[in-house]
Amino acid sequence: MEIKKEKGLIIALDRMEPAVFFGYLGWLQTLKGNFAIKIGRPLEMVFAKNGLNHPLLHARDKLKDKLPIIYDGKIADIPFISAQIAEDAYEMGADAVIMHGFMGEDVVQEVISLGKPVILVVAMSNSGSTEYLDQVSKSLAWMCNGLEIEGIVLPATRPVVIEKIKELILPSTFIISPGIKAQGAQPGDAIRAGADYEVVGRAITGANDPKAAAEALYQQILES
Ligand code: O7E
Repeated sequence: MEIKKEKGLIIALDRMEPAVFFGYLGWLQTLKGNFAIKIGRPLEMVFAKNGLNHPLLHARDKLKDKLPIIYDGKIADIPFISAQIAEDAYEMGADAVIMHGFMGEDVVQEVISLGKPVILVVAMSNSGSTEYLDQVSKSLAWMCNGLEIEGIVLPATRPVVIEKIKELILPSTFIISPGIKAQGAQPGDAIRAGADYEVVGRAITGANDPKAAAEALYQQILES
């Protein structure tokens, strides 16, 4: 499914018991609004450890055509290997993959040549992002403009970075932004700075009622 450029919530389905994940696949189908899910290495590891099929396959079975499924492999390898990882993710049901840009344009171009949506990490939510990654964020944003990048990742924990980078990218590029609650940002901070989506993991998965938590966060996003 297409990831639209409009306000929304991406639920990060990180490390959790397979049974819990299967329960999520039930209620996720019933959400009303612009939601997406993100699956990455933490859940891949849990599923492999338990001898189960890849979580993307389970997500595809239950959620295809209901909400976008993003594979967060933060891919960063040589072009040949990066494209192989992305290809497998798309084949297993990913509607978009997340990759790093610091490996260079050849890698990004190779993944884009698969013809499916790519989201590029431009700056990250941890404080260490300022040590190295932030120093090339502007260049990464400019690189996106010359390639067919659908969306970029910018930190909710540093809204000023969102504001600055947003000025450099094409208006059609969506911004997804993690760092809400567990990492210190408040719901709505990233949206007010110009992001399209907030990405939230623990504030949902650690809640007593994850579905209610997701719906409440979505409401806050819409009102921001
Ligand atoms: O802090 P949480 O629990 O809300 O989880 C945040 C999620 O966003 C988690 O899956 C983590 O891997 C991801 N993330 C960041 O926290 N910071 C970043 O800078 C980038 C990501 C990320 O996934 O990038 C793609 C959205």
